[in-house]
Amino acid sequence: MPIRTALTALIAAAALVLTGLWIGNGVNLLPVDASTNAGAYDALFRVLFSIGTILFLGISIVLGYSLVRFRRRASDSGDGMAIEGNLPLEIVWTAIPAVVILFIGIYSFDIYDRMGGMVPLMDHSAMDHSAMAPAAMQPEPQRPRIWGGIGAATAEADPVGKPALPVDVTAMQFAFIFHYPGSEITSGELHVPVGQPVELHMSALDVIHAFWVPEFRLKQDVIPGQPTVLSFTATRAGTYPIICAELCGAYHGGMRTSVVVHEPDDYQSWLQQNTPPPPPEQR
Ligand SMILES: [Cu+2]
Repeated sequence: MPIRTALTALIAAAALVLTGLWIGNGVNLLPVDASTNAGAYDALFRVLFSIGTILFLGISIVLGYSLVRFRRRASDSGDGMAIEGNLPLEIVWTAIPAVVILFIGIYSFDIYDRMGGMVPLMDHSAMDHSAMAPAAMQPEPQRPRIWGGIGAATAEADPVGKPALPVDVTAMQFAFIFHYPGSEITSGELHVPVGQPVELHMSALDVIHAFWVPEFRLKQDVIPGQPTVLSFTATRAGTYPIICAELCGAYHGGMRTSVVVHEPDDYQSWLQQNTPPPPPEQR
């Protein structure tokens, strides 16, 4: 290969990679980030978007160039050149995807693991019981466990160090119901304070649902007879959608509610406002 061709290819490849990184880092497709998981998740998204952009631009440019440069001329009625085999080229086009896919796999796995997704695989004693037995046969109380959930990091691992706020979540066709243990509060909306770890203990009454908050970068299946746990720490006050992300029946599309992230003081007043008054005999 002449030096000039090699140099041109190198410069073109470098320009392509830099363009891909620039587009991937500037991309702004995700909703606002409102939980501690969002940083790692968004970094992975930018890396994947960069790689996708590099591949898309590289393939499109080479394809477009080849269509024009090597098209059949009007005067040309002969056969094309007979080309068979090119070992160095085959090695390159096998090695590049292998390296890219290995990198994506290891990087994704690392983030999944950091968010607690691998916990159930280590917990064989917990898996043996309820995953196999029908709900009615399971011993009570069931020990909730994390089931392949992104963002299921335990509360102890939270840098804030506050104790986790437990909330029971019941999913049914076609609603999520939130109960605050130790209180009388049951709500159709999830209310949590900003900056405090929250631990959702989730169960389903009928079919499989999925609890999804795009702004938290979290999604977790809610499975009948298989309690799941999802932990998060909200970082930004506001109201965000909770969406059922598992086709669960005719009105699946309407199975949505909201999570309201309060400043701590607002959360306390929400708690007070929503605590039912004590029954008359206790007054
Ligand atoms: Cu559902």
